[in-house]
Amino acid sequence: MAVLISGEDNRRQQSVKSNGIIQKAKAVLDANWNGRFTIPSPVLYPHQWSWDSAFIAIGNSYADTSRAVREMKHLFSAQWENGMVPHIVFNETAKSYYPAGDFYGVRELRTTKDDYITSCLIQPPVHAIAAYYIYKNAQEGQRERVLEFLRWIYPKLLDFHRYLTTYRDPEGTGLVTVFHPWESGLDNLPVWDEPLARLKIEKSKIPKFPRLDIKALGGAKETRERDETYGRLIYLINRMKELRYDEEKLNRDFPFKVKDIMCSCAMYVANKHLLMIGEIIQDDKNSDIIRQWMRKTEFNFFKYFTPTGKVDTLEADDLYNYDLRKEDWIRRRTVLSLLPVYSGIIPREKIDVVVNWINHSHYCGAGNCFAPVLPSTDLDESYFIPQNYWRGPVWININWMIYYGLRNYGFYHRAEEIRQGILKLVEKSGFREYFNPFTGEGLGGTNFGWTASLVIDLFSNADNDKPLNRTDVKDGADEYK
Ligand code: 9WN
Repeated sequence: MAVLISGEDNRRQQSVKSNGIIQKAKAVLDANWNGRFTIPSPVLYPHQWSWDSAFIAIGNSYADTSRAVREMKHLFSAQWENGMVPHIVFNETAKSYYPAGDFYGVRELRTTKDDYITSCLIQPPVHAIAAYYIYKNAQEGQRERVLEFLRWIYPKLLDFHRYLTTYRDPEGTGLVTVFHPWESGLDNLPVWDEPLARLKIEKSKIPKFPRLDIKALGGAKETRERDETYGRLIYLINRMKELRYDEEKLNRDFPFKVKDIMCSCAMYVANKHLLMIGEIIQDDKNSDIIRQWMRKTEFNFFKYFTPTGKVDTLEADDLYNYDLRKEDWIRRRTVLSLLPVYSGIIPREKIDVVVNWINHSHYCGAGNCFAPVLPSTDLDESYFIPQNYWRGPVWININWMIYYGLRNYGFYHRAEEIRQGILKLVEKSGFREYFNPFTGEGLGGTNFGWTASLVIDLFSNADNDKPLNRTDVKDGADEYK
């Protein structure tokens, strides 16, 4: 199939320029910037979130190097002494989000930097990717400043990855353990149902708290987690607190412990970028250790994430998170199983297995949805809910990762469908947090930072228009990789 950009795509390209979608996206980032960092959304999230900030810095890197640098510096200034980069850095004056900073009690329990109140969790480590973007897109006259920034953040990124490869991987697999669903960033993906349900909690220990999230969304409770699930999420943090956030104890005693595909893929891709950053700043002292981390991930990825333990027998979307407590795979069909396309770890001869699912009607690949972008959960499963958070809706960051993964393997045509599909969604519904895959209706927070930011990247990165203007390019063709 030749992948000449179609008439419709051409019109869309035009509309990116003519209706000023990039300008609108930039306006979202401007409005959410509070002078220190960018909040994910004015509706729901008044603090700094870790992976949101990395995605947001990617968008800002095109037009505002300085702001992108400040965003990352704020986050990494709150890094813990042990290298952990917290998933939230709290804005103490904001009261509209539960749980608030004091709930975590981090200052009393752990050695952190005094000026910051943070959570105790991680999020996927995509930050080295953002740092590289800031360098790649640096504006005229900003080069020295960016090199200085890279020299500042490189050891901090290394410390974070070292934290992940030790405290979050005492088994030495190169794969990241999460102690809480929020750590994966994919908060209520159906994969978490079983490990959460298995927690033995006395009724009196299930905390009661206000659902400020649902209040902020005008009561739209069908779009967020159920009270029962939320209670378990908060309960887990209480348990972590009881263990003083001590990773040794958590690894030994904590009831929720899962090797996570999202965090492991993010770390692998981030390690590739860390190597490039090391080259740019001419610091290769740690290159060997980074390569060693990557080799461990490559060696163990299929061992841990496929039930057969082997890549040669990889069938269908048989890539699942591994529950270390139950010692079993969490066999739920979600977009998590397709995400490894982003990592580049899947051998070329096996990539069709995953891409066939990306093209499948169960994942909106057959013209059966509002746009040909991937929903978070397989449409055909009983646990799919089109408007509920990570249980069905389309998320832009996940599609952005799959877009670049597909291009990396030479699947330009399908990747382009995703890029144009994202545009169709934001043209219809604006920069929302997530979208109903059938109707394209926008859901969750409005003016959502990473949706805006990643749209900026998709339509500003000149590489993304290549090699779509060539008639001889076939999807998956090796020679174009
Ligand atoms: C909990 C901020 C964050 C994202 C997560 C998304 C959601 C928080 C919540 O919002 O999580 O961290 O309250 O639901 O799931 O990926 O980083 O945008």
